[in-house]
Amino acid sequence: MLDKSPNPAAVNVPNDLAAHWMPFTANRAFKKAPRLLAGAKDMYYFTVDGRKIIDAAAGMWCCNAGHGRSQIAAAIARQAETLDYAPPFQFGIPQAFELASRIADLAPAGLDHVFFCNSGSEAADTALKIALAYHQIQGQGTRTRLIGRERGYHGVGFGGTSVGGIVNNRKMFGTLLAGVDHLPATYDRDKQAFTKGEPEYGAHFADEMERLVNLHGASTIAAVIVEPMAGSTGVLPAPKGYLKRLREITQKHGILLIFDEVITGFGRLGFAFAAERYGVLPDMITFAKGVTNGAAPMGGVIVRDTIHDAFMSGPDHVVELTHGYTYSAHPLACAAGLATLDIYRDEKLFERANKLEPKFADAVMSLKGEPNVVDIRTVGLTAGIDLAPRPEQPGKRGFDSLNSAFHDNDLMLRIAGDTLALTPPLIVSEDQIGEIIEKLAKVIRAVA
Ligand code: PXG
Repeated sequence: MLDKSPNPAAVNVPNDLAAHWMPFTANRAFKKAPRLLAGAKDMYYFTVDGRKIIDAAAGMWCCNAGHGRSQIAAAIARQAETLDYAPPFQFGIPQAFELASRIADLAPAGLDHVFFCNSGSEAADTALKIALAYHQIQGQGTRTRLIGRERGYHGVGFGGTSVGGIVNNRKMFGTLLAGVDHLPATYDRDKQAFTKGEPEYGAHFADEMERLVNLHGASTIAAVIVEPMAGSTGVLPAPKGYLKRLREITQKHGILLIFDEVITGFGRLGFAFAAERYGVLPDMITFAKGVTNGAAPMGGVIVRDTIHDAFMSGPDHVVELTHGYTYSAHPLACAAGLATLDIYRDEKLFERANKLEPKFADAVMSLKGEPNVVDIRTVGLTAGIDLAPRPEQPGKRGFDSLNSAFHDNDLMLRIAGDTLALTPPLIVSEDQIGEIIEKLAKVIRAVA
């Protein structure tokens, strides 16, 4: 059962929006026509002017259990009263160990150790650093190259930006890390358009890893990082067999495979982790977002026991991995995480997502034929809808869609250029899927 809905509190609207330099936002456009939120409950946001907006984005791929879950709020409040902060270096709190065990239990067997941080960006950088350090302590210090993928997103740290493959996120920031290379993206519209789930075409894109090995030499490559479903770039599900093939190639050459599951973790693809959906065991999984249902910042890396154990040598009093954050395993985030995992378990939300997937896919595919819709991709409870760009104005039709959705159609969605992304909370009902699609059709017509 969902919690009872309180009325959102009245909110003071600021009269000066200048001081807050907003992240990944068109600041000047926003400040001319702000999209200000005041409250949220279950599947809906409430705007400062009291409108109720259906959330087709789970906030920003975070709130898988829906909004305003009182269990999570109570756990955070209790924790803040009892133990507000504890140093995570050389000290610990029981909740951190419990949460790590529960996350490891959800992960595929063999991925048994969890390193906590505060975001997906930190998780990506942490995983890359663990990969480099692991090879060094194994006596393979020549393995320093990191491989990402074109169109990949791994956050905004220097490591994540370097292995990331979205040009606009890279081009302003200089030369980034040295020794990074990229696999090609797995998308070919001619061969894959309007596919539900994993496209039949494209496993061979993984063979490009062999080419990189031939180019650089396996002994120079530390790790490959990919999203099992590329989210930020506009929802690109992995082609059938692609991830298995990537695993075979990396394993053959002693290269670590990292799945960035910041989006796909915690039920988005109908399983605790996408690694389970695809039957592929990576060496590390990064997570964030859904681990606390978005209610407190937290990220982390789940690490194979063989990798973790390799660090556990040398004198007992010496720090094994010189890495960590002041807020690693923060008490409030741990409390939020434990309460969140209870909800996922008790409401069987991952299974729910799995069962809903075909209905969701059918509903989204019904938008085929609406003006300018050139492709639709679905996987789990996520969809990407590509609109043809306006002539000479890439991204404008997408941006207009965001505004039409929010201001005129009481709908929140995500945009990536001219791609509209749907990724609703996993509590979404069939009726609410209908409501989302109906509103989206109006948006797409409005921006035609
Ligand atoms: N890895 C992946 C796969 C992500 O999707 C990050 C790392 C970085 O996480 P943090 O917590 O540092 O932001 C992400 C973040 C979007 C969108 O609309 C997606 C993300 C962030 C913002 C917007 O697609 N994903």
